Amino acid sequence: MATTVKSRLEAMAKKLRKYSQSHVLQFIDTLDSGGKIALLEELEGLDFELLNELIGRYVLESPEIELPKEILPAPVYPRVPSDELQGKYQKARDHGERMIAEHKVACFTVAGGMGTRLGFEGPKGDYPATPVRNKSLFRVFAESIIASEHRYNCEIPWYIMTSPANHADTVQSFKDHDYFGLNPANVMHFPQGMMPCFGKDGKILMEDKGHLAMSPDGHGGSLRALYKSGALQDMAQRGIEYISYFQVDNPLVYIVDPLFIGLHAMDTAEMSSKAVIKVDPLEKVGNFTVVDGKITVIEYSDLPEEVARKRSADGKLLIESGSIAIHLISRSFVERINQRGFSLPWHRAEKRVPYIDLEGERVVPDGPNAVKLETFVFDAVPLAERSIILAIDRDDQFAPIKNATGVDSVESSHRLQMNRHVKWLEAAGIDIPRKEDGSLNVKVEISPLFALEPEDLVRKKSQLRKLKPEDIVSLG
Ligand code: UD2
Repeated sequence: MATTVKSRLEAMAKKLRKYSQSHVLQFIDTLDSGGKIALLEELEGLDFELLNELIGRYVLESPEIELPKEILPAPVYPRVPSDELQGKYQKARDHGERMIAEHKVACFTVAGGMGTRLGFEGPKGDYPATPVRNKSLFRVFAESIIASEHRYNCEIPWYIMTSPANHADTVQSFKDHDYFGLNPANVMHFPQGMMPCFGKDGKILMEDKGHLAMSPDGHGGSLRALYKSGALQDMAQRGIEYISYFQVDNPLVYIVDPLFIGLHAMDTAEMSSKAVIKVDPLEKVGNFTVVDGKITVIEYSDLPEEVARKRSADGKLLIESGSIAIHLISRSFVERINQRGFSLPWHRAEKRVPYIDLEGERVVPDGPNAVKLETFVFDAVPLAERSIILAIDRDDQFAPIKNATGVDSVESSHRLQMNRHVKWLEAAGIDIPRKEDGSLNVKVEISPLFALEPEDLVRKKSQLRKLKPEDIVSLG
């Protein structure tokens, strides 16, 4: 055993010399044998050839994003179908409902992010998200899945990608809450891949004497993690064909949407997306474009302002469709790209990462000192043979919680959630008490268990009562 560790360490030291990263073993002699093995395993898990290339391209340099010569707007299925599309939408909805009822749909949440902007201790999915009952994000998603299972009399497995930093807490949270009412056999958690953090000189940073400073490799890593974790194989065994992908931050996401599933399936698409009309040319969402004939998402930070601001003759933004990180992905697509081998472009971000210096002293920097590298899931869209985009009403399906205050905060999300609930109630014929300035004079929350779509409220009208000023109502 001891000799094996010794020889592994020697081999690693040689490799590190080759790639000018020897400093990571600087404190190895201060570690006990368990610590030595742990560090060795971290290092053996890295592909130094790849890292070396990435350091040269993205850490030592800050490459300009190469923009294509021609950026065209992407074709989108409209939110409200035109006369000629009405028949197709109806067929698609029916087809989607069949796919769900035949157990061909699974859900997939990416929940590996660090949630640093929110400043919340613990997995972000545990964040209290709803305006009246303070239900957590995980609970809202679970209720939406359960409601769809009841509606279509089927089972809908849920896969959740965590990160090594929040995996145990996430699993524990599901156990503590009895899987939020789901069958535990249909819930699978798996951690995503990690990448070392680099100093701007290209050296791997150490978190302490025995560990590298690591961070999640971006939600683009989910496509490989699905494959490596065995989740994809589990899906195949269950007969799953379509994966409904969404982020952990949006309590209004319509997870199992028959129209979206049906359009994707009928058009034999491989990776599809939902879109909203951007409210501002520079809104912080990805932009749906066509580049070299392929639907391509260009992140807001990469789209030049003059392109973002361009308008067509009718005054609308030329690139008006924004990505809200909701996708439908065919299982066969994820399988194919993994079997053939694929790589997504890396994105560089300068971040503040505490580390230990060469003297072993902990340094807590004031500003960004490190480079983190991530891949983005939407960069896989152009790898798909076919891809569709469905425009949705943002008021109905998008209320992200990302920041502690201001834009995309819990406060703005509460407002958006209540606005949606009120809109649905009004559509069902319920009068909403308002203050003189027009703002709401009630608080309402509607669980997905009560209504997944506005039509559900219309059907349940007899269960709805009149609202009085200052009422606090929770349905479901
Ligand atoms: C994302 C999209 C943006 C828009 C917006 C809508 C990117 C780069 N941009 O912005 O175009 O669609 O969402 O809300 O994604 N995550 C992981 N592992 C990681 C990194 C992230 O699981 O390594 C998860 C994270 O837990 C969260 C989601 O991915 O659920 C989004 O991550 P983000 O908050 O960094 O993305 P954001 O809000 O900048």
